[in-house]
Amino acid sequence: MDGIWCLLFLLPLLTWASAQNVHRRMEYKYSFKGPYLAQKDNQVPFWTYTGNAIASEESVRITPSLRSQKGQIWTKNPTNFEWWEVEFVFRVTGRGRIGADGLAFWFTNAAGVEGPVFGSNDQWNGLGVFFDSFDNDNKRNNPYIMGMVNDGTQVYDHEHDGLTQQTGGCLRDFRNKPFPVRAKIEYYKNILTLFIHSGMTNNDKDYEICMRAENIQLPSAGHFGVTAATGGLADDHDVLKFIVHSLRSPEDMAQLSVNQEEEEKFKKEFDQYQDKTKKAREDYLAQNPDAARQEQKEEYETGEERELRQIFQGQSLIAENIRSLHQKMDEIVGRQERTLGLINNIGSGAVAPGGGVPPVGGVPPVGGNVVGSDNIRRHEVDALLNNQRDIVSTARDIKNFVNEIHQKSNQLLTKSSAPQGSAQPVGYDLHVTLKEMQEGLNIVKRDLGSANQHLQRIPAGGGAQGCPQANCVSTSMFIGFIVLQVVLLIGYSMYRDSKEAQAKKFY
Ligand SMILES: [Ca+2]
Ligand SMILES: [Ca+2]
Repeated sequence: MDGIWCLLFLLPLLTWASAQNVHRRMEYKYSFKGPYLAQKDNQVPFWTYTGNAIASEESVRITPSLRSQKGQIWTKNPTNFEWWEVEFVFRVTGRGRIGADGLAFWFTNAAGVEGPVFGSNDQWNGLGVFFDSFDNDNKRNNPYIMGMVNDGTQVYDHEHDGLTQQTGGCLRDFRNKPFPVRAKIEYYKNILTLFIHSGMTNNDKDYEICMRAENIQLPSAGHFGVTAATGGLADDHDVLKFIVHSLRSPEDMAQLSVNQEEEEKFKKEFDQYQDKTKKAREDYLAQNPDAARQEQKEEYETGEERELRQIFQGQSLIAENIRSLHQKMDEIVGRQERTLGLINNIGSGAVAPGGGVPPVGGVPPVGGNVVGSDNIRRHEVDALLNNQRDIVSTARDIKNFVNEIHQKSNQLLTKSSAPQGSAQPVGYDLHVTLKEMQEGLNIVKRDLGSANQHLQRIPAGGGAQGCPQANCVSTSMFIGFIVLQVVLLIGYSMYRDSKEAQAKKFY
């Protein structure tokens, strides 16, 4: 469990660290976004769309929610950069509890043609990332997100949702989310990473890693594309934003900077393109005063919209606080481990007499005359060590419980936001989950109490042996957050139930 935790925290850090020296350039000729995504002639600049796809000012509807539809949009030109990152914002919405078939992101050596794999052709050469809504193999593992690299020979195994063919993937429900769902796909130095933002909040930081694979060989130049398909069941598949950044290492940049002129030309071209888009927008508003009024009207919201927005803001705040709690827990664990290391050093006599221990982080230095004097005896050091170990393990337990509660609250939210089948009693599930949460809370409370006792048992004034005070979270604050969250959750799910009951009257 701890390993997974470390991995979860380390991976984004590693990616972040590796991204520090990477030069990113927005590639507007491979991107689109609103407003005025489609121009007056309904074309999307630098892209071609076909099939049932429709482009509007704000989004590209790859398929409407009608049966047996297929739509595609592909870049006109192949890429002229080797490594890239794509931010891809979309919505999959439908009235059914289950949707179909799904949406696909592509990077292939040639633009695809209409076919059986989420609207595009099979046996592609390159990468496909599938947002698969429909559970063809009935393993109850959809909606599923997966990446699949193909060298042009493999035939996609539709009947088993490509289960054995995937390069990696994760189980995420991306349908009917309050905010658009986002995917970030990064291909840099043959490492493919996929991050998903669940669309439960509007916070840019809420990306989670979905898959990571090394030694991936993709075509050095290719076309980006998005396709979708519906079957007997249907969803709207809308892409709101597709932003490509090219990634270059410092070495690549050194080579490129020889060609400064080209860089300047690109910047000028991009500025001109932005001016053109802005002017087109202004012209349109001048010619269509109705649209301008409509735009102003959208600034106002109804009471219901406001309530919903406030609930989500509250939830985002709670999620933010839990995230910072996680960070503090990690910090505490880190500090305790460093302290343990220091004490071990003292125990094994690694510190030279009179040398002192170098101060690490917020831990005050241990007096230089510790070793050699009779201030600390062996059994005291052992007792201290045991205490510290207990604290570390209790802190880990608390972290796990916080995580569990966070997951449960997410499940609750997902359950209350997913349309319910008539055979499933909602109240029972909710009751059981609340009961579990209550038990979880009691255990957290008990553990916090025992952690407190441990801290008090440690002899005061012992220098390095005390807990770093500034970073300990107070029990009442912690319990306060949890209680606030539970109240908000109950309120929200009651609100949702009543909305659903109202909505059902119309069907
Ligand atoms: Ca499927
Ligand atoms: Ca499946």
